[in-house]
Amino acid sequence: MSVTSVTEKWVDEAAALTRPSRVVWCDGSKIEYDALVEEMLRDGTLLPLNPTTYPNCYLHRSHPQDVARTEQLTFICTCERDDAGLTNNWMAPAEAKARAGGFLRGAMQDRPMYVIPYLMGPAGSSMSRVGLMVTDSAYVVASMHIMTRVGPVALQHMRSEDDLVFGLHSLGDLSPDRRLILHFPEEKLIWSVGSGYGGNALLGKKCHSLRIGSWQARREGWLAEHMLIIGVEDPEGRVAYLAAAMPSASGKTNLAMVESRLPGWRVWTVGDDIAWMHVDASGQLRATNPERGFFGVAPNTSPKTNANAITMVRSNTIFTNVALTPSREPWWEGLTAEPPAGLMDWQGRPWQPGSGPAAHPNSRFTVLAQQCPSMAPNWEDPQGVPISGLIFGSRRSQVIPLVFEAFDWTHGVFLGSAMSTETTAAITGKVGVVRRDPMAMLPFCGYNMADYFAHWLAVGRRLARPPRIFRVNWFRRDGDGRFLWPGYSENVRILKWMVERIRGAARAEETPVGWIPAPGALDTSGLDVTPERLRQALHCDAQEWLAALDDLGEFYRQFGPRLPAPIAQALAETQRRFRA
Ligand code: GTP
Ligand code: SPV
Ligand code: MN
Repeated sequence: MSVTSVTEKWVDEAAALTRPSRVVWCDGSKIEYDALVEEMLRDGTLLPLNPTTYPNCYLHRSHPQDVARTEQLTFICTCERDDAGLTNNWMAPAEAKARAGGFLRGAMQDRPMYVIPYLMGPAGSSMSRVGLMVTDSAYVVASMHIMTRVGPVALQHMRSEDDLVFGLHSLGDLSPDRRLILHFPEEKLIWSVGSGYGGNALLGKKCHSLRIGSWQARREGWLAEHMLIIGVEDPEGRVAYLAAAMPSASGKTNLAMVESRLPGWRVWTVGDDIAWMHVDASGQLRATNPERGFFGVAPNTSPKTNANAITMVRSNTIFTNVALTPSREPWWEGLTAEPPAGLMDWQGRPWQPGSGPAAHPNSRFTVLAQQCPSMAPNWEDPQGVPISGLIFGSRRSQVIPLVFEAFDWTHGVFLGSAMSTETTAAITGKVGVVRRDPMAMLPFCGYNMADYFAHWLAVGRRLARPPRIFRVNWFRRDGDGRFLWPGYSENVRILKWMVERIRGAARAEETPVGWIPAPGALDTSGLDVTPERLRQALHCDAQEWLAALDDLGEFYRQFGPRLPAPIAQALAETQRRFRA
């Protein structure tokens, strides 16, 4: 059977189930994108923005009940429940298909079905992977054009006739009661029905590159991670590449595009959400960004917090669920100090101060990476970039210091596995609730989390020079609820310390949880933070930690004997150090 007949057979079956009015094969061309935009402007799916100040920019308003990923409706459907593990929702494959099949049967009646061949990763890279998704949403097609490499380039990268991931997506009726996001890693298959938003619908992103991707990565010996990738350039022009895992809406896009406050230092963007990392023949960890664009959080993006992002979204950008000014410009909380008069909110209603946020807290921009001024010139290098440091960051008002460094790879894997974070608007549900989110992969690991920890340990054993591992928390607060650390552009100071640690130059003090910057080791030149506040930000409190470690022990217990022994030992060792 030829490549085309495998894919055509699958597309025929998808069409037999969903009964579209016609089937449209996408080629990824600009003509195709422009035609989709025209059609969406006609039917109101897109609204034009100010053509002078925001050329080729559009606003999409999603269904008010479809504004973020819905984790409670997201399932890993493996034959064995244990293969999904207790941190994932699980459904038996047959039951999953029966339930979603009911929502999908005839779901595309009166609508075309678009067939999108897409490539995740740079063209010409052995790390890149192919997907084929079908959808009845023109907005999803246009978004896939920006976020992935659509067209013949995709199928050219298949290594065998079934070397691809299939994705079936339909808007359904957009009701959360008839919404399911299903992953069948054993069949390299995704079914998503009932949502048109973000990670639920742009199947190349979380469903393929992380959930199915992590499953494949474990079997094939690589890592698929919820990580940004950056190059940090020092005044001598040397670049060190780092990757950083942080939970949803917790600072990846911001850190990926940091504008340095330190003379001579500069940060280059390689990716802002997903890293695929392989061990090369010399034992070096190398990372590629599977995506082609950014689906970034709008609120709090401003010339002060992320000037690069503000520049890149001034043209050729699709905004979703932001507010609209009377001059048809997008607006969101934090963009300007004061909201402009006469705003329309994210649902198109006149907005009054005091009536809640004008932009949805999970409103987003979708834009090509090449529009970002800080994009690294080598961001699409087929070999990927060599990684010399990894960062685990989360959102914690208390307990977790601003920055510290793991003792070694195993200890770093322990610190990543121990991450907890306060929830954000990127997922439906309560915001600000502390939950476990190991390596920022709780919603994205497509298999048993205990096996995932073991896989990380196993990858470490194959590395000639394992990257240093760091833990950060930009979000620690003082007694009055104010952030102790200014964050954003100032985070380059933390990056500088990390790069100097990697090169053996920066001083650090040992604590029970790792190495913390020694007094004076962080470059604070020109920084408006008192030494006392910096001390508080870096402080490691034994009582707080011992309580947190007890809680971590509870979390680990659910994995039973499947939890790798080195992780359990690292926990016991940390408790012992605090008690000593
Ligand atoms: P996803 O795209 O959902 O995976 O998230 P992300 O990690 O890329 O999120 P992003 O960088 O867009 O984070 C957005 C949120 O984090 C906003 O509320 C920002 O204000 C906040 N944020 C980012 N960096 C900092 C920082 O250094 N300090 C503080 N206090 N907040 C930050
Ligand atoms: C996240 O939630 O981590 C995102 C946004 O990056 S979404 O693509 O909707 O998953
Ligand atoms: Mn993300």
